[in-house]
Amino acid sequence: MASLKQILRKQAPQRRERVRRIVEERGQDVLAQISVAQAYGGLRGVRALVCDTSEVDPTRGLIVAGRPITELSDRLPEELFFLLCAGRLPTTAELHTLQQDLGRRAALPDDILPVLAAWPTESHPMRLFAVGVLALGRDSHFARGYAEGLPKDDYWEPLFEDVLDLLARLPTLAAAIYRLRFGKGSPIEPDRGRDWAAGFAHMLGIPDPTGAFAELMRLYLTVQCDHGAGDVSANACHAVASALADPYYAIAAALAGQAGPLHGLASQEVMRFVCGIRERFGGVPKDEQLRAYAKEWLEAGRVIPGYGHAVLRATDPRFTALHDFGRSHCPDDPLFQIVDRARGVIPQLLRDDGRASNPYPNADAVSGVLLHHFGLREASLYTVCVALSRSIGLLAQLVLNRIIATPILRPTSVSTERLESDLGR
Ligand code: CMX
Repeated sequence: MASLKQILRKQAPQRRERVRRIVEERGQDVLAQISVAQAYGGLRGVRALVCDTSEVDPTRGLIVAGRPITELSDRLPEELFFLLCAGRLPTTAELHTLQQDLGRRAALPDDILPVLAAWPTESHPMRLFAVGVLALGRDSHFARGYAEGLPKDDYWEPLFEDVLDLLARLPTLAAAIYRLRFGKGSPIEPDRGRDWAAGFAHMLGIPDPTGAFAELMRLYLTVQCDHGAGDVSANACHAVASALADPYYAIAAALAGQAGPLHGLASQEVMRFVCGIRERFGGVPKDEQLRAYAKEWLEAGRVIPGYGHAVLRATDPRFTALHDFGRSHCPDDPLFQIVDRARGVIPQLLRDDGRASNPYPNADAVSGVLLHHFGLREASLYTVCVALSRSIGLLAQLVLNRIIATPILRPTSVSTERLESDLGR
């Protein structure tokens, strides 16, 4: 039975040939034109990137290997990693081999925790996460291989070793940050007998007598594993790696992007929003009360976290999958009930406001209250959990991009003065 690396090695020539042929035969075809408004408007809607792990459809959401994520939501995150890399799900034996490999790599080197402990205690967990990833990077196989003059076609092989090291160690690092940052006691060692998500839940140290927290973690980490290549974290990751910086720098850049409130930090912001509602009304408000609260929030110039999306134009299927889990596991939790009520009220409010292109909930609208329900109460860790999930897809993207030798990213910029002159103004 072949390992994932052997499968990728076999696929590599076909992947390169496929790209070579399309560029040779159709290289001059136009994919997109770009307007002045798009150049100033965050390149929204410009089809300018290729991503072979997944696509985001405006109404169907995340599509992996041609299948909507809801069809894959009962799979393990590491199965998704295999699928994103190889284009097919692993057999039971292949999954077992990958899990064994990740288990062997999961422990952190001894000198990483002291690096984290040296940071100010009030640091945001996302800052610590990025610092920890950068510190892990001193072991990069890719950086060593490059320095030793490895041939270009072979770059992806040591990079793949870095990717597996990262995939294995990110949950250990994230859980250690939780325990150190919030005074939960010493970090808990990885347990090789558990799958990737259950291992993370275990290392957080949150009591899970029924196993439902581990079950949530599997779903949570699976459904948010990838989202095309156009969002801030994927863009940042890709841009940094395209200069042949090692995957640790690329993932640290992605984490920095996730830390923004319009992106991954929205999951923490949702908690602030939902807890504010509970405090104001002493529990679950009536629709009218919730509408008034959200209106006030909007009028203060704030965005409603967990709503809207740059690409989606319907309720995010990741929201639906997580919301369904909440409905079956914690329907009586007041915070979940507020989220549930909000999804009936906020879309209309945003429609009335008239600005948002998409008034529907995204995954962040519900993910935090589920973690909260099972005892993960520190909302500033929620973005770490989102980023942990997204790292699965980003790591797969790094591998596929290096196999096809994606060149350094370098679009051309233009000044406003030049634009005005070109436009004859
Ligand atoms: N609440 C209030 N206003 C919103 C809004 C929301 N949830 N979503 C969009 N808008 C506003 C925008 O701020 C923008 O206002 P201005 O014209 O005054 O600048 C206007 O509507 C148009 O924005 P858009 O084209 O609909 O959305 P963008 O593609 O520019 O931005 C996003 C998308 C996600 C940043 C935005 O919807 C938002 O800020 N949502 C809340 C934060 C959030 O949930 N982020 C997580 C998204 C998932 C992820 O990527 O991680």
